[in-house]
Amino acid sequence: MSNRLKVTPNDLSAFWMPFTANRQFKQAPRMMVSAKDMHYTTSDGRKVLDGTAGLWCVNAGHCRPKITEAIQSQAAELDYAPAFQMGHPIVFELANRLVDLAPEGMDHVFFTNSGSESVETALKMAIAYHRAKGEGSRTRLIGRERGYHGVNFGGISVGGIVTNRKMFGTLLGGVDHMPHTHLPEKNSFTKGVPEHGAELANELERIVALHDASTIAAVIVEPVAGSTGVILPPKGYLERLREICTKHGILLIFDEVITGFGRLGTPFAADYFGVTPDIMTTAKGVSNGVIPMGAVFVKKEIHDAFMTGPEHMIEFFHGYTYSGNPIACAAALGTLDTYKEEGLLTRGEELAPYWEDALHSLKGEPNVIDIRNIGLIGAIELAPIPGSPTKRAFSAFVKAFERGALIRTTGDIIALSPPLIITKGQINELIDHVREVLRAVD
Ligand code: PXG
Repeated sequence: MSNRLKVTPNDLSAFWMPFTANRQFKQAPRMMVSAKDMHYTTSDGRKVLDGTAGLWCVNAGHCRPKITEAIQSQAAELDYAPAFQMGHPIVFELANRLVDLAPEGMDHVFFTNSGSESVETALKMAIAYHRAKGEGSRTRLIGRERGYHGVNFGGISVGGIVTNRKMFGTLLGGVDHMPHTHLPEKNSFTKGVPEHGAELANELERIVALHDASTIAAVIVEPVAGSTGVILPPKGYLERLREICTKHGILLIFDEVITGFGRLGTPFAADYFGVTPDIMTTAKGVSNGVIPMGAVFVKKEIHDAFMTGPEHMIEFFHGYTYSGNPIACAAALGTLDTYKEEGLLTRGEELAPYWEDALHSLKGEPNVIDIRNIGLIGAIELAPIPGSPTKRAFSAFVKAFERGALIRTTGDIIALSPPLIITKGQINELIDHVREVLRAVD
């Protein structure tokens, strides 16, 4: 590896970093220079255990040979082909491989470059689908409080994270929100899916009654909400949402950007819960986070509703320069091969009980007010420092990094989502780091 990468540049000012406390970071930068499997190496030569699969995306672990080789050889063979009105073989191969993996009936896939773009694509598809079927009055979109659907205007409009919305004006019109399902007084320290709260799905009936079903195009939810701090669906909740949507002809969109590709121990959350949406948005794990890519899965009926009119006409006026980019497709194929060879899309199921016990062993540590888990996702909620919300968790994040573990925090919640290749020994190591950090922070 080049030594050039081993040093910290002496001027950090030009790069405006995303979702980062820029001034704090630039005073004490945390730089990664290489990675392999479960670990990063920092610019000062320390190994850091990846407790978050990057940002919930490096599901197969870092610098996996099949993926690296696939990218290298594709870059030398076909670097780019126009995405509109032209094709190249591996984008079709990838689409076939993906629909084989997807829940029954989700027969078509549309490529994007990120989770945010997958969400915009899904929302536009939903509205256009109804119009194509002669129900052009169905334009409203229903999201949920505390939902995260990326950062573009559609996504923040249906999303429910206040900090991501409040600075950006009036957003999309015609959007309503269901209540979130976080009920700490009833469900704290539940192992797995919580017992209480399925009735919150009935709020959708109230919203339908208010606006009338004939004005509503789609409901979008994360089956397990990630970014907001890991909120699980209460038992029976997603089933009830499915029933209500079906009854009223409303499309159900599952945003599986973090739950897709093995995070819960099944290929998708739809499989885990046995509830099939009409549209499913994915990104991240589809290409192991290595090359940007997103994929939107749709049911056959939705795709087919667009396939009318003169055959020389474009059916859906939507797409990106990099939709199905050859190198991204190669990365995704290398990723799917790695998942298959190592059984990673179901490995979480075997590890989940061990993971659950390890996480819940943190009950009783200082300031821990709740622990939540599902598949290979964990959340440890901390009591905020009075008057300084988020500070305690952020200090825990910085201390964990210094000790040699990468964790993620959102608000006062520590979220863990390691690569699916993690060993039991590494689970112990990660949880021990968190335990020591909790004991050390104020
Ligand atoms: N939907 C969901 C459910 C997501 O979790 C997006 C859409 C947007 O994806 P892109 O690729 O546009 O970022 C996401 C992204 C975190 C964290 O630490 C979560 C995400 C991104 C970065 C950090 O919780 N989720």
